Amino acid sequence: MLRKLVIVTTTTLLALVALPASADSGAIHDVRGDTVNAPAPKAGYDIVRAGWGHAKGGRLRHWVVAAGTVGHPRTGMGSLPDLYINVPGQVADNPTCDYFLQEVPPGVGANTTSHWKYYVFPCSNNSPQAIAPVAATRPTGHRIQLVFGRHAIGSPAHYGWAMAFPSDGDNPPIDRAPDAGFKRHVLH
Ligand SMILES: [Ca+2]
Repeated sequence: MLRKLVIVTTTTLLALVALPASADSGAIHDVRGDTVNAPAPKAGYDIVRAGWGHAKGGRLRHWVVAAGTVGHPRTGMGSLPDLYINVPGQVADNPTCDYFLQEVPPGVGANTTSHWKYYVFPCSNNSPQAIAPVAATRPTGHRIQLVFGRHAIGSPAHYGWAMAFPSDGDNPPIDRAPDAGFKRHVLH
């Protein structure tokens, strides 16, 4: 009887210890039809959901779902999102973010592969250099997922993030989630 009770207690404690990391994942919704200056087909740039969580090995996982068909991370064709990260206490020389994740054409900068590839960059105004590679996948025709190591953003205790379909130049993004500011992700 006592032995059984100990096992139950231990299991409960383990569940409590594991809770903070596993619990901090989720999704935010974005309004359908709120794109600005989207190329056709607009629905591929229209964010309806975006989320955060964790992948194997403690890596960070972010994803976005569009109303229409999204692009292909390996070909660079179609709508492909950027992820913006704001780390409290860190100030990059560009005030809008501290890091961003963006796709790079083959043969450009750090990308020595034969396909397009995502990398983590510092938000610098002076030709930022890639910090770390990102595993970008397209689990469905509406979803892009980005997975990267937390060390790439300085392993912060928490950070803010925003997913966006960027427009050309300095124009506001075609669609962004959240619409303004950053969604908080607590790591520990
Ligand atoms: Ca939207």
